[in-house]
Amino acid sequence: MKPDRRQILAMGGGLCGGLLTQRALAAAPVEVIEMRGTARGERIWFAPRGLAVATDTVLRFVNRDPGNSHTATAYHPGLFDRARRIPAAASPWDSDFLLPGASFDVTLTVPGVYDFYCIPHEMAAMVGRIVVGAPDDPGWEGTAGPSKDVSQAVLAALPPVNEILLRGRIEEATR
Ligand SMILES: [Cu+2]
Repeated sequence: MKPDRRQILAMGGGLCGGLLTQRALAAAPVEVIEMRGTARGERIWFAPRGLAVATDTVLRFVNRDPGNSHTATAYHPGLFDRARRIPAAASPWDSDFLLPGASFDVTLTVPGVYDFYCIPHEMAAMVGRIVVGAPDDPGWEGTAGPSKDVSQAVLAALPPVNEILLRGRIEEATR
């Protein structure tokens, strides 16, 4: 069985304490979420669309779609007056439009469930869900319920939290 990152950190921490801790503080882990699209733009998506990360991970959104600009935008009243779908204690983010090849970083420090979307392609269900930490973490806030301003197609595109926690990452379903 391949240990996950948290287990590796836990094992390393037990073996050579201080040094590894210092290194971990110096370089926070980075996880990449790509914006992807087919050549003619019939289909666009976040890859992965579901991702589990540790608290304080840097999320890097990278536009790998040569034919489209995309955003990664948190569902939050402070951004375009959307219903909140990230933890109450978390800061919302908006990457603004990323041209092909451009990227945007955000660090998520509050444990819980974060739903985000691409402004021009939300209607095509270009959405994603990040799970930070685990449900027994202090301050955890779980899934937002159905929001009136979010379509059934969007809700259906957001992977269940337990599936994300189980598999670590969920890629776009093959259609
Ligand atoms: Cu998009």
